[in-house]
Amino acid sequence: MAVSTLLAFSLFLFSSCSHAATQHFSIELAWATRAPDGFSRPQILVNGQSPGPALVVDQYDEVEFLVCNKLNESTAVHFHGIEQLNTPWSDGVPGLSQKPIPAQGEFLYKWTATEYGTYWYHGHYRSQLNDGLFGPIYVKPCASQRKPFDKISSDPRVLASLARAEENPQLVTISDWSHVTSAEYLQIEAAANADVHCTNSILINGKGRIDCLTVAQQHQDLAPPFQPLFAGPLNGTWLSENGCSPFVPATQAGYTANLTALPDLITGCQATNSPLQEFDVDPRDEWVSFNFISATAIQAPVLSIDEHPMWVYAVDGRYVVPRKVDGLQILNGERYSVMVQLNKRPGTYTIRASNFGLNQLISGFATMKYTRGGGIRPGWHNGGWGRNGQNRNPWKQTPSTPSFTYGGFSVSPNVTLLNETLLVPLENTPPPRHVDQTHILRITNAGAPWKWTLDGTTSYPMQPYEFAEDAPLLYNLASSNANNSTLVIRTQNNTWVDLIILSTEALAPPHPIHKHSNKAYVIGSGTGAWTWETVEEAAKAMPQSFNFDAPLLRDGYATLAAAGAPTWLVIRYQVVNPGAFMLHCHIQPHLAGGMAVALLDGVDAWPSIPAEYGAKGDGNGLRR
Ligand SMILES: *[C@@H]1O[C@H](CO)[C@@H](O)[C@H](O)[C@H]1NC(C)=O
Ligand SMILES: *[C@@H]1O[C@H](CO)[C@@H](O)[C@H](O)[C@H]1NC(C)=O
Ligand SMILES: *[C@@H]1O[C@H](CO)[C@@H](O)[C@H](O)[C@H]1NC(C)=O
Ligand SMILES: *[C@@H]1O[C@H](CO)[C@@H](O)[C@H](O)[C@H]1NC(C)=O
Ligand SMILES: *[C@@H]1O[C@H](CO)[C@@H](O)[C@H](O)[C@H]1NC(C)=O
Ligand SMILES: *[C@@H]1O[C@H](CO)[C@@H](O)[C@H](O)[C@H]1NC(C)=O
Ligand SMILES: *[C@@H]1O[C@H](CO)[C@@H](O)[C@H](O)[C@H]1NC(C)=O
Ligand SMILES: *[C@@H]1O[C@H](CO)[C@@H](O)[C@H](O)[C@H]1NC(C)=O
Ligand SMILES: [Cu+2]
Repeated sequence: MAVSTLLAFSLFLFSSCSHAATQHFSIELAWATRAPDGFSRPQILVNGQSPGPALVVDQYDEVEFLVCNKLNESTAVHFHGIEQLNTPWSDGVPGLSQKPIPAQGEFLYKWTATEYGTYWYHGHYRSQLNDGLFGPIYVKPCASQRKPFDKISSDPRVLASLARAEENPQLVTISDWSHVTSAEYLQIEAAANADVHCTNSILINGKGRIDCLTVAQQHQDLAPPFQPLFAGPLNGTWLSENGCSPFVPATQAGYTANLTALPDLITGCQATNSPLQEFDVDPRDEWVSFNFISATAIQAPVLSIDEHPMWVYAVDGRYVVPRKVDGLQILNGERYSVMVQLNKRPGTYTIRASNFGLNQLISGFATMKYTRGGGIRPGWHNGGWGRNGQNRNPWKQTPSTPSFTYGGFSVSPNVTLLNETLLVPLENTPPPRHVDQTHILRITNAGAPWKWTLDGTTSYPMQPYEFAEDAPLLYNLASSNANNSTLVIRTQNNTWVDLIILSTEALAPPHPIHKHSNKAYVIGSGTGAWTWETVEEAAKAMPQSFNFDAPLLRDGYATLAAAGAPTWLVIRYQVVNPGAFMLHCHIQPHLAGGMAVALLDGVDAWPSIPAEYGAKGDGNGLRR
């Protein structure tokens, strides 16, 4: 007895999968005037920078994340993709898991890093995310976690390089930037009665610049799939100076915008030449891992690195069987980790974030530069510097060759763009075929071009107050808000739920729907009317549209873009973590316009909230 206890105790001590350090992290939020793309405006800084500092922890660590709000307004911070298992009070959503943190207030979020991978934190109060309130999170997998790299190479030396690359990833945050604050953006939408679908630049790790294309360049770079729309539904109109699609009824859910209320700051263009992010890589490392995080409000860029294919090995944190591609499209909130081999002539290669969408022709750039850091590693033999440091190949002088155009379209048919539906999870635990509950949600416009609904009838209130802001649903399960039949979905614990999401507008971008709490399986999507009550019925009619055998587990799920016909998407999840969690579109103006519902998961097993959070039952959280 004593011996086995001792054995268990020592296993606990020495297995890196069960050690649990407490990691303290604190951020201070404050406005400052900055010019990340060369244009000055107020920005929300996180400890003096945007993106904020990276939170890097080991899997199973306990995180204590203190937010000090030095803004002139309320705030809240959400941990995107972190499942908050048994800590629903730390999810950071006003009206669901807490009250907003008032100006000068503090809030201590406590959660366990139960899942490995790349995540991020961001503001979840109004649209503060767009003002710069975000930063990366990386959870290092515990030692016993199965890795996908033996599918890239079986050479032990290469495997060692890949392991080192994974251990020291380049965390790359892609965001977009407007020359008006998020509050002004929403005011402009209301004044112009328009769904504003453009930004002034795309930033990579907080840096970018403004390009202004000539009309001829715009015609050349607009991706071929969008060209015919300008003669058709867009009725002979063309892009604005900054590449933004015209505000005509076809892009505005049929409404006529008041163009005089759209300032030049939204559609005009003044080029800048501000510095870009440079990633220094050492070819002696042989491989580098870029862990891409999309913090965009609006844009959905195709990411590529000139002349360097990438092996996609993790999606929304979790490993997939690696797939070699030249580029991938990343939607709002998503994360993709890729391995890149550093085997080209030493030089500077362009990293592109080229928006692929009808909304705007716009790109952001950074560079990857081969450098000579550190010592020479034995066995290093690739191009670049020789073993003794002599320059084996001359420095590449010519600009690098792109695989994707400014408009996010392949330059040639042999360029491979990631096809997500071909991705296979590394560790496959498929969901059951039977579910307990099915909900059909309808994304549609709701009474103004900038107002939306996810449930099909009602806009989730976000402005000027949040739904249930003063009585968060987690703390008020018996309130009438928690019983709202259109905005709230109630589930029982330990049941399986299907969410069928229909996109019904004639011209619609992919809507990147994000689910808080645990991940869900993406089991199907397609174009055409959804006429079934359940997935079981639909799967009988069109079995080829479903993947029950090896679907990915994700925290973001995009509806298909619509051009004339409606589209549908099905996700399936198990209720395991009772609490109040949001399901919403991660295009920030769509969320602000109401494209959200509340999932009250496990109402039969509702959590009791620690006294430090709910002493007054009010969701005010820990204050110091
Ligand atoms: C807070 O400060 C920012 C930056 O100066 C400003 O743009 C914003 O209007 C202010 N908000 C309020 C509510 O006063
Ligand atoms: C196209 O534009 C013309 C000229 O402005 C206008 O008369 C017509 O109604 C428009 N058609 C559509 C389908 O918007
Ligand atoms: C359009 O916007 C301008 C500028 O805000 C405003 O003066 C005008 O009254 C608006 N027109 C309509 C029809 O609302
Ligand atoms: C595509 O094919 C062309 C012509 O064969 C070649 O020059 C180019 O390098 C190829 N591009 C990629 C990304 O493989
Ligand atoms: C992606 O792969 C799926 C499954 O093979 C295929 O049906 C689909 O056409 C592919 N999509 C594209 C854009 O190639
Ligand atoms: C919630 O809705 C049910 C069914 O409509 C009703 O019986 C119940 O009284 C409602 N509870 C509250 C608190 O509104
Ligand atoms: C649900 O909440 C919305 C927003 O507050 C409100 O407009 C609607 O009337 C409510 N519906 C019900 C059934 O209570
Ligand atoms: C909810 O269900 C999950 C899955 O069966 C289980 O692990 C968990 O303990 C349940 N939670 C409560 C509070 O009963
Ligand atoms: Cu959306």
